[in-house]
Amino acid sequence: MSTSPSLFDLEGKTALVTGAVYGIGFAIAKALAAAGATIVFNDRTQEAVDRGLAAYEAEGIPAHGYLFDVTDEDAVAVAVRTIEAEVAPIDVLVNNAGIIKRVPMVDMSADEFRQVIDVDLNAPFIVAKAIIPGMIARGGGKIINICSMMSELGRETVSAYAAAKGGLKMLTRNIASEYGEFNIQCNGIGPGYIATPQTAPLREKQPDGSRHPFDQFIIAKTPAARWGDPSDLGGPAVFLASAASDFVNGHVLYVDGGILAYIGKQP
Ligand code: NAP
Ligand code: GCO
Repeated sequence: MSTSPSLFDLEGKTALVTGAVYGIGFAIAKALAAAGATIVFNDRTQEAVDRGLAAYEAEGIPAHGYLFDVTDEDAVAVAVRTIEAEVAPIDVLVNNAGIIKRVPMVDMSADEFRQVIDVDLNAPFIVAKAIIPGMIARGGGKIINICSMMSELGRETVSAYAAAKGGLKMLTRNIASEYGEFNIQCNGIGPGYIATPQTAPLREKQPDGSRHPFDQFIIAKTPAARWGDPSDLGGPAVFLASAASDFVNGHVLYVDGGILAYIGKQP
């Protein structure tokens, strides 16, 4: 059966991608725009929003930028109302904004732990809660939560992040369970190790010019033998944002080059 091009068509759809000034969010927004979506993004500072507007303009994308912190429930509620009045109702939500703190658990303060949980788990709840009622009223919508390898695996120094991303996998499944009857599909994307500012410390060249030990580790753990590029996430995002995934719900699509399937190259 040939794949109808209309299955992946996002013409007439409006997508909010949180924290999409650069990195994975920006790449996902570019892919959604290429499929026809109108792009709305946010950041925490006006400087970042302006930087984002310039970056989208440079790509020929007439994006709409809004200033709000995804952890601020009141600000999110106002922003959603404003976006839906000024741009259009939100058909696709990508909960992308996220932080990480790499600290051994016993050295991490409770406040640091809470900060990560707040952005990486509470905020996707807050933003989805603000948008779901409108989606129900309009007959459906798409929610994509950006999960992680750490939705499945742990490692040293990322206890808060793994707890948040593990919780985000289950929040994804629960939104799918609770709102699937309203034609809302909620799925996750689980990127592998992607070359963005968030992982830059893990890829820094060593003083002797050699690759960072973690960089070498990830290459050995990835069948694709490379870090992911943010653009690798664009196609999976278009799939989960489009009619092509109307019967896919509560799924986390891992875009990891095969890490989760592989024991790792023998040293
Ligand atoms: P990044 O380069 O650090 O970008 C994160 C974005 O989120 C930034 O634009 C940041 O804005 C924004 N943000 C952070 N806190 C925010 C808040 N409270 N309100 C609004 N915006 C906020 O990260 P990335 O690598 O692109 O990752 C994007 C998402 O993918 C995150 O959820 C991350 O956990 C996840 N992920 C990343 C990888 C990877 O290997 N890179 C792999 C799996 C999953 P500011 O510029 O203002 O800080
Ligand atoms: C880390 C990395 C990872 C990636 C990503 C992997 O410190 O291990 O930052 O957590 O960001 O989440 O999927």
